Amino acid sequence: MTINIPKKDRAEHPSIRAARGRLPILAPAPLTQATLRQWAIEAGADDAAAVSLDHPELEEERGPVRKAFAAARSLVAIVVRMHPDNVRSPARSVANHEFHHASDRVNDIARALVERISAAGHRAMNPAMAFPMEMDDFPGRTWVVSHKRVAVAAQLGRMGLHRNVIHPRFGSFILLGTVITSASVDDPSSSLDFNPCIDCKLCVAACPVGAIEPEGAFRFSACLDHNYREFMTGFGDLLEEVAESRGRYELRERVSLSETASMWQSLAYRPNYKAAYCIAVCPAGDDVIGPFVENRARFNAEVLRPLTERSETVYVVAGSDAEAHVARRFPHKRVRRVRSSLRATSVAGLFRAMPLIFQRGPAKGWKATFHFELVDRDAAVHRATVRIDDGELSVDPTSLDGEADVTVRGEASAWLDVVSGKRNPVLLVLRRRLKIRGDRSLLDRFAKCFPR
Ligand code: B12
Ligand code: SF4
Repeated sequence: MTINIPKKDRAEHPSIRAARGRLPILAPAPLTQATLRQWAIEAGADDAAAVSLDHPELEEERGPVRKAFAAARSLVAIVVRMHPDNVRSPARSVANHEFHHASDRVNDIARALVERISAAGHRAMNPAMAFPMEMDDFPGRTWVVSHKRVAVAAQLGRMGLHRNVIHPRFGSFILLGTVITSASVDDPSSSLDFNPCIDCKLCVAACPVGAIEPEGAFRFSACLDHNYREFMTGFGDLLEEVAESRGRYELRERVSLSETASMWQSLAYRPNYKAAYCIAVCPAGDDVIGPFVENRARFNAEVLRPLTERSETVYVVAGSDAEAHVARRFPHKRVRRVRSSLRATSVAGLFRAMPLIFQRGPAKGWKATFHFELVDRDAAVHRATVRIDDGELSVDPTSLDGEADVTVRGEASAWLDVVSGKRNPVLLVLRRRLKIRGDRSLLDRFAKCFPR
């Protein structure tokens, strides 16, 4: 049925007439920190605080947040605590259950808070705790708002060495949420003047893939390849195993029965993290730190060692720093080689992802500068300089800088095919889709720093 109301009659529509009678819409009263915190606590949060979207630490968040909710003015950070003994158990099904239970609570609390704020006349919305996310943007930024950044700006905690927010009381045993609202709110009344992280480096010792370095660098791809084996990218890899296997017996050799069963459990009952040991062993936070301070040896025996001594499969990319780490630190753990989780689908994405998948080990002891000049389907030219210097990487995704040891020019899609292993660079050079100048052995070394 089509409804065709002439424009002149629309003003007489009952809904429009009634709405006109209620004009003007009065601006609702601003909300206070105390009110919002109270509402969040009543909805079940363990802590909460609001912060303006204009806060200087939230600069990178403003664009994505406003894209999702144009009326955004303030953010309410929500903290939900987890039960430490569940998260610490070597029976990881118990830990995963705790993660999912706390995740649901975060989402429920945020939803309840949104209703409360909107009943007071303000607009509000609640992005997911983490899942699902904006997967159209994958492998780029898929999250609407970074809950960690919001919680830190709202003074609810500080980033620990393990790159998670540590709450001064509950420590690392928290999950976070954010409600975005059009309401303006007064600034937090106090600021947290210390970092609850005590720099004990237990998270460094516990991580099976060496994702946390003692000086604070976070090895993103190591964590993603192992811990997220049963999430989006690990599942994709499993599909490729199925596609490549010549039959059921080959597939059974590639993927063990317990792996298939575990993937099914994740698909059916929610994905299981493989580790999260960085959070499990963290002694920080007033409510948690007692046993660590009282007897560190006993804490290590009861909390750290059951996880480090655990017999388990560790998922790593061949030739990665993570593979070397497991062999060196955890020879009793089984290594299973998998394909790299982050694959670039555009040139911009390729240069953005490089620091996330860079492996320091193969980059030690040599240095070189690489220039890229790649033309995409829209005829846009992408110029970038990549430098490797004795284990360190720097990427300038916008220009050709300095003298290059190797220059790669040509079609962006051709280079992406080389990077993904789909095509041989020699053939692409012969077909004039790529031009490579300089010492080609350096390109082999370069490739080893970004194993796939
Ligand atoms: C992306 C993400 C991840 C990534 C990257 C983690 C990271 N350190 O940023 C991966 C998949 C590895 C991950 C792992 C885990 N995560 Co996570 N994750 C997120 C997510 C979606 C956004 C994180 C974020 O804010 N990044 C931006 C800035 C602030 O992060 P950063 O630390 O400064 O820098 C890193 C990122 O920027 C990343 N990065 C930079 N550019 C890009 C580009 C792309 C495309 C990607 C993907 C990443 C990326 O690399 C940097 C170095 O690691 C949030 C949910 C959300 N919507 O906020 C949960 C969140 C941060 N995760 C959380 C948790 C609990 C975990 C795990 C413990 C899961 C588990 N149970 O095992 C592990 C812990 C790993 C660790 N030590 O950090 C909690 C943290 C709670 C807390 N106390 O702080 C959050 C807040 C979820 C929640 N709602 O509670 N996570
Ligand atoms: S385990 Fe120790 S070093 Fe790591 S985040 Fe916790 S307090 Fe900081």
